[in-house]
Amino acid sequence: MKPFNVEVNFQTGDLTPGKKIDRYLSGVKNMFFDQAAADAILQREDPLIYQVIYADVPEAKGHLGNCTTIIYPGKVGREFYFTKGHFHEERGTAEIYFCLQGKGKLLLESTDGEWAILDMYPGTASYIPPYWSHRTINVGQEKLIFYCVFPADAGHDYGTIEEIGYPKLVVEENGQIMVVDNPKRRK
Ligand code: S6P
Ligand code: ZN
Repeated sequence: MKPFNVEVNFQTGDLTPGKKIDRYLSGVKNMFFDQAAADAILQREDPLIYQVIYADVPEAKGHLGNCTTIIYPGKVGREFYFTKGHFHEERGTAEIYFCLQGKGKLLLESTDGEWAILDMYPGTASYIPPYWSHRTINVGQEKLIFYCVFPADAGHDYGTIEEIGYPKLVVEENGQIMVVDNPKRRK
């Protein structure tokens, strides 16, 4: 394999050449707290919640996967749009998120059940240690755009988060961004 460049557009989040995955509400609906609010939106439209654009790197040991993520602004009920969230299949692998644009929160939970939340704004490089699951949330009015670097063979385990959820929700209350307990958390 030969060295290569990709080009990252800090304004749009485009990564070229890259492979794009679109996540619409219909595909991530069950992750949101307020299912009635999600259904009401889906009666009218199926909004694009986020996109991930991957550089073409082999998913093999020694390589570094990298991509951009673009989360659109919006809410389902009181809850801000977010990514599904995952543990890495290979639990002992870390990741870095470098924020390019917008205003976000990074919600993390370790396999020991400890949780943490970090602010994301242009210039923050968030370190996700091994054994911590991670979800990003757009709490601003514009797109939240960040660049990710991770061991290319890390893999995704979405099932655990789908099953138990996160201990916290990030919601808007009286115009304020609030981190509140998730009453639907299962554990
Ligand atoms: C991969 C990395 C990101 C996310 C992306 C979307 O390890 O953490 O590329 O895949 O931000 O989030 P999710 O939870 O839908 O994969
Ligand atoms: Zn990850």
